[in-house]
Amino acid sequence: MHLATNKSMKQLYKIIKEFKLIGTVNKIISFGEGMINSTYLVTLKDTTTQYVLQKINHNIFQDVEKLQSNIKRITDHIRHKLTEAGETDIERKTLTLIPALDEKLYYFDGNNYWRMSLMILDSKTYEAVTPEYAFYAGKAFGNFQSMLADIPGKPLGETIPNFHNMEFRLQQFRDAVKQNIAGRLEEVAEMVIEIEKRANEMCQCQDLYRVGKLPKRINHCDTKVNNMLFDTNGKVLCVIDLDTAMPGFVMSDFGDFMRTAGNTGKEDDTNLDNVSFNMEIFRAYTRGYLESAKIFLTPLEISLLPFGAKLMTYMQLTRFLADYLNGDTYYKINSPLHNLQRSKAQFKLLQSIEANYQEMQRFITSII
Ligand code: GN1
Ligand code: MG
Repeated sequence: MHLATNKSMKQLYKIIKEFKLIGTVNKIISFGEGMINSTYLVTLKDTTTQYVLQKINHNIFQDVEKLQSNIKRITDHIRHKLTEAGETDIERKTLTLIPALDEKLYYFDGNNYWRMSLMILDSKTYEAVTPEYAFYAGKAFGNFQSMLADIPGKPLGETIPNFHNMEFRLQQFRDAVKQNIAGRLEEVAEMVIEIEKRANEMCQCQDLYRVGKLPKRINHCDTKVNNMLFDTNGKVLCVIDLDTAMPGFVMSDFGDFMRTAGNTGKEDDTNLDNVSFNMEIFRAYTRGYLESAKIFLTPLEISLLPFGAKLMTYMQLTRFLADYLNGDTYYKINSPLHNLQRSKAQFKLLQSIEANYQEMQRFITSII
């Protein structure tokens, strides 16, 4: 966390005034690990209430109206479910959006789109979890999918079209290879071959969907371990970062948690020896997830959960490598080789998941 610079600070104060926030701003701190939006924590004088201000990456989320209305529908629905279940402390169990002065759920300053929400107090995010926390996280993500199963009204829209569609991601990757805009193809040629070797297998969800064997359900679509808030006792409070909640295959959400929490190293680890798949986290998360999700999952969906871990790691590999080939236009990078490093780490993780694959399948069969 660090204070915003003076110039940007002035601009941030101006933006904050456009929202329905009661009180005088004390401090604005840039915060979070997001690779897409820019996030700030806003503290006020004389109150413990805090706010989260975000500049939305408008290049990526092109329909901000739809984005914010999705989040509003999701959080209203969850709030309703929690109230029905007699839950207290609702303010800490789901996001609360703060509207702008004109009641819109965002503010457009002529260049950028901004939004604000309540900061969930006494909460923590983790980049790595213990098996115990993974179990609770599994239950919570299963619950999240289950709560959103009956969201009323028209189906939720896709905030990023084809977001977790592997066929589409592969096409983008192949375009990046073909165009080789940044001239980096030669150095990654081997990884390209490895990606192509697995291409058919990785597109099987789309095939199964087309023949009516696999349903789409509302997914979170960014179930990284750091998108879950825990309280100070390690209990799950809620799921955050709802930008990409949209219809998709449940394996996506299962797999993205495995890809992040199940990695013994970091997503962008420079030491590949650190990177491997943690079967203990897999077992714990799977138990938790199936506890809350098994009532609505089909046998095919359950049997494809281990595939989800492969799929999401592979998908992330194609996305990082495509961005590297395209000259780093999508993800924020901290160094010129960041996307290459990320790709190498994802590939190492993929190989480790592959090595554990049969054991993962056996485990699922043994617990259902
Ligand atoms: C992005 O910004 P963040 O960290 O929440 C990305 C995810 C990727 C992830 C890689 C909208 O999420 O899809 O899996 O980075 N979000 C978008 O860590 O592209
Ligand atoms: Mg995030």
